[in-house]
Amino acid sequence: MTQNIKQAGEQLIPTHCSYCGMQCGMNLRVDVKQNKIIGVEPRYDWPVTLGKMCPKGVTAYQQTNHEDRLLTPLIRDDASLKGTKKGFRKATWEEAYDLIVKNFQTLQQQYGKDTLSVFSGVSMTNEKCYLTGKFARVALQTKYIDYNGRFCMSSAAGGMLGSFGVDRGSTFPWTDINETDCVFLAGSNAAECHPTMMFRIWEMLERGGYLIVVDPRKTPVARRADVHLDLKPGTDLAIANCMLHLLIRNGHIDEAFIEKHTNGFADAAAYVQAFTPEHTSNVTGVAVEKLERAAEIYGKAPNALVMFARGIEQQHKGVDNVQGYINMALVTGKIGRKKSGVATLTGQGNGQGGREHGQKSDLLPGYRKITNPQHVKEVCEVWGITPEEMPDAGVSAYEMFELMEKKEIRSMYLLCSNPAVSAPNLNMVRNAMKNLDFMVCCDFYLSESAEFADVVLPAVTWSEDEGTVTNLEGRIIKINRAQRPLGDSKPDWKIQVEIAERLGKGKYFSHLKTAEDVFNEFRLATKGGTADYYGATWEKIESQKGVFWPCKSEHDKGTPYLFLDKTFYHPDGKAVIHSPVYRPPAEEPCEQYPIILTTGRVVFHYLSGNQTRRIPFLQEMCSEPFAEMHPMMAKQYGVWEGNKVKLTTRRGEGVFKVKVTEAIRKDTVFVPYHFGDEQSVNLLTIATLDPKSRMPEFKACAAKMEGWT
Ligand SMILES: Nc1nc2c(c(=O)[nH]1)N[C@H]1C(S)=C(S)[C@@H](COP(=O)(O)OP(=O)(O)OC[C@H]3O[C@@H](n4cnc5c(=O)[nH]c(N)nc54)[C@H](O)[C@@H]3O)O[C@H]1N2
Ligand SMILES: Nc1nc2c(c(=O)[nH]1)N[C@H]1C(S)=C(S)[C@@H](COP(=O)(O)OP(=O)(O)OC[C@H]3O[C@@H](n4cnc5c(=O)[nH]c(N)nc54)[C@H](O)[C@@H]3O)O[C@H]1N2
Ligand code: SF4
Ligand SMILES: [Mo]
Repeated sequence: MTQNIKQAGEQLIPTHCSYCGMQCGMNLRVDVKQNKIIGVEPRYDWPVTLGKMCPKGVTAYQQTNHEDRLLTPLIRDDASLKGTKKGFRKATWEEAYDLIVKNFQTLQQQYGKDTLSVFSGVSMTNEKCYLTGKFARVALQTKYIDYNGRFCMSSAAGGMLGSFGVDRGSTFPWTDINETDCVFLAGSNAAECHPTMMFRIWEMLERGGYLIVVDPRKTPVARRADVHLDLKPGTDLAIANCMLHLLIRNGHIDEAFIEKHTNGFADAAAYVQAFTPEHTSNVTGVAVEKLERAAEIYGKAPNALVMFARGIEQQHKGVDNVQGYINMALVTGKIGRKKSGVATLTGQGNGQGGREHGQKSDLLPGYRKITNPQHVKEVCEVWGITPEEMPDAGVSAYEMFELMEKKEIRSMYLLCSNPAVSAPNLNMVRNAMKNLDFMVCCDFYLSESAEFADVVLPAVTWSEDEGTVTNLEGRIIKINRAQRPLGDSKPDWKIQVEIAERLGKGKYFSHLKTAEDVFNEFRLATKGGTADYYGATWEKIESQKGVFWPCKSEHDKGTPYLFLDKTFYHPDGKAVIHSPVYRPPAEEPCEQYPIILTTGRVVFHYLSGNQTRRIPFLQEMCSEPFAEMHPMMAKQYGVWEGNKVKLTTRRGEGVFKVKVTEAIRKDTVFVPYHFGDEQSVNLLTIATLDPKSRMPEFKACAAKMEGWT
């Protein structure tokens, strides 16, 4: 094993990457004299990533001392410049706090408590995510809180909850990937979005295992697949139902497992009868032989993993898609044992922990429901409020913007998200933000969303604070502080404590003096919940190299595998085999809008790009969005590589450079969404929401295209 060796005058701080759910192990190199981060190196001893890092990870350290850092609060002194980067002046924390408190109190007196809202994100530690939920409910006393995981993990969460009764993204530790016999990967561009898991897939293939990929694009991982199901975007339910049909037809089901451990099989079996390979091929455009081969491989594999990501989840039937693919594992009994199971590839760094502890409109810490009186009582005991004081459930992320547009919500405290780039149907969302009477934005760079704010508060980067994060396996890990906060910047939890105190709520917050104080209260608040972190002390997390939840007591080592005893989390201990009904995307191509537009990521940028667009190497590698299309389509429209095209949908338009590749279907255009202002493809996307998860359909809408000069 390669060793990490430190240079003279420097300290190595073990921690994890600031970006995706892989949470690769890294050491930040710190110049001790200057107390300054000067570099990074991989952590070879981190069991999940074993020294691997991607281009974003190796440059992540450059965020901390970047010249664009916000070093003081900013106050808008020219309202006419709202929606631009101009019209701010530097201010002290006291000035900023006074203005926030005055506006929050005046607005609440005039329009009621729920006129305030909190919009948050999960690049933050569990401590910060937990406190943000408490801040909304106890300090601001509003029901309106939701977060960017609604655009990310909510369909996976809804699907897992419905099938298993619990939502931990992965039922197994990642080390199982190397050792399984088959990976069925749907809607994931893993080689670009979770690059440091790829060595595990390659190892699995080298051992003689099989890879099946479901994606309309021939992504790098699809190129290595034994079977690539190159479906028309938005048609996954037909594929999932067809897989079930074929597993049953081929006799690859485990009847004893189905009988003992599941409900719903008979209905599902009856429903999927119609999903013959021939019918499914007509609906999805995938060849009959490929469908048959995929089902045969999965069915025959002694062990297999079903894995999926946003490609299947960011649809108006995302929950059903998830449950459709989970059915494959349930009917074959390939779950509840080692080397077999189900996982969603969780997106953001703390996409798992951040969704469990109360940033979602209807959730409280420990995965408790705000609509369940017993759950409310348990959390009230920790928070010291009465159940009557607990606000009701609010609405989902996109729906909050709809209420802002109608002025039913008049103020937003935005932190750790950049919805002016990342939300769907941006013309509406940007308008909604402009419509607010008073907006606070908390970030470490002036984002596109900060342009709509009245007060901007300087937060710290991940490297200037400590706390815990739950990675995509469900493993709670420790982030360590490598440098003091730059300038006057402060950690989000501290800012919230200080605002709460000024709102007269100090008795609920003032005892929280360190991140560890927040963690210890948070552990208590999760105790007895589904996502129970009570036993996961910082010491245990460090010494065990992470702790998988649930971890219920000091003596509990945590739970790497879920359901090993074949007990699911529904009251009867059984899993549910759902019968998801096929339906097409909300908007199908037509004469006027003949092209399918799908959106997603590239390896060099992260989400709204507010962090990665400032890193020179990443900008050099990818500095603008592009419209990826098949040569046949390019020819049909008379354009070629490097030309520009204008894409238009019923909601908006954008001009993008053409990228020609045979790695995409002939009827589909792909555009990455990491760019701001008029380069945001979200000006075009549709906001049809999944009825259960309230996830927008980022992955398919209808567009038209014309050449542009
Ligand atoms: N480089 C990089 N890595 C990241 C991120 C990043 O921004 N950049 N973000 C992180 C986050 S928060 C997330 S959520 C994850 C996202 O990780 P992924 O979900 O892997 O990424 P996406 O690019 O959104 O979409 C994945 C794939 O879905 C395919 N797809 C589109 N429509 C459909 C469809 O209808 N069906 C199927 N089966 N597939 C379809 C696309 O072609 C694409 O290849 O990545 C994480 N990692
Ligand atoms: N068209 C299209 N749109 C999409 C998607 C898609 O596939 N297609 N994917 C969706 C998905 S999966 C996601 S996850 C969302 C994400 O979209 P966003 O929520 O916009 O994600 P980020 O760009 O990470 O925004 C985080 C912001 O907070 C700042 N920040 C980072 N860490 C901290 C912190 O600790 N504290 C504070 N206060 N600020 C911090 C960053 O500088 C950045 O400005 O985008 C969604 N939008
Ligand atoms: S972005 Fe993800 S894969 Fe890349 S180094 Fe960071 S955690 Fe690892
Ligand atoms: Mo995400």
